[in-house]
Amino acid sequence: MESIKGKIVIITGASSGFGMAISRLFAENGAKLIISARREDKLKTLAKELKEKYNTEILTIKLDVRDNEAVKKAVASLPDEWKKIDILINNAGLSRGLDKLHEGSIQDWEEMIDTNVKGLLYVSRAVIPGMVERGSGHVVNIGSIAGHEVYPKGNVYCASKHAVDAITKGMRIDLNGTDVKVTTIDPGLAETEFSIVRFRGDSDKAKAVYTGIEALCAEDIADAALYAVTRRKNFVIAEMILLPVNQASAAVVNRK
Ligand code: NDP
Ligand code: 8X3
Repeated sequence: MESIKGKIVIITGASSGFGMAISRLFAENGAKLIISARREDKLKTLAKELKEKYNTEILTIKLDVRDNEAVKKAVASLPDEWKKIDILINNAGLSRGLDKLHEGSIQDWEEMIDTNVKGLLYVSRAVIPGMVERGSGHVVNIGSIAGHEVYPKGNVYCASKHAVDAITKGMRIDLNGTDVKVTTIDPGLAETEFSIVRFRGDSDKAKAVYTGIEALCAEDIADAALYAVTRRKNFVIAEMILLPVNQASAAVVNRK
């Protein structure tokens, strides 16, 4: 097992859910964190908490991953001591709406594709060349069960996560021989702000998604991420599918 103590880790979407839980667990394990998201206040509060608890070094970056110029600038202007990124956690993402395709909102589609697909590509394009140059690094993409299966009304969100799956596979092929590792972590139902964002703040609709099933929690995903990045040098976890015990596939859920 390798340690992440002192490693530089950049996490997108660290203001909530999986990204926040990964930040907490990685800080506890001694990593140096670059945490980013759009909601800077949440990042600052998290950074304060983690500095106090673990005495970790943390850099916060207010960043919208959909803005390629901002992504390039953020990575290029990292202070020298933060430039050698060891681990990239491509986590920022969202769903918007749950509609039949022919009734869907074009704006929702664009937001999902711009964030989940293009945003992940922009960050990867900015960070991975340094890893290749140094001959070491690890990219962890947060995909989804929705990247393997399509569920009713999931159309464009599922398409965006299928794209993440294809990009992950492409990365692994193109990075073969560079010693840069690529992992995808693909969870099923997990209770975070995800459904609140999907239903634009409608908390009753969001709650219903997790009614009668004990969903995964963000800490489960953090646990998987820590496992993935601490394997020995010659061993990569290519893909992890994480499901609550009562979820058999994207659409088959046993609710009690
Ligand atoms: P949350 O809504 O709790 O967190 C999403 C994070 O993404 C937030 O920190 C948000 O920060 C950030 N984000 C969204 N849009 C942008 C943007 N344009 N630029 C930068 N950051 C952005 O959801 P989860 O933690 O559940 O989701 C994390 C990832 O996991 C997503 O990719 C999601 O698709 C995926 N996923 C979620 C599952 C679930 O059931 N919860 C299951 C499988 C995968 P801010 O708003 O501050 O920018
Ligand atoms: C999130 C999982 O099945 O709620 O990617 O869309 S699901």
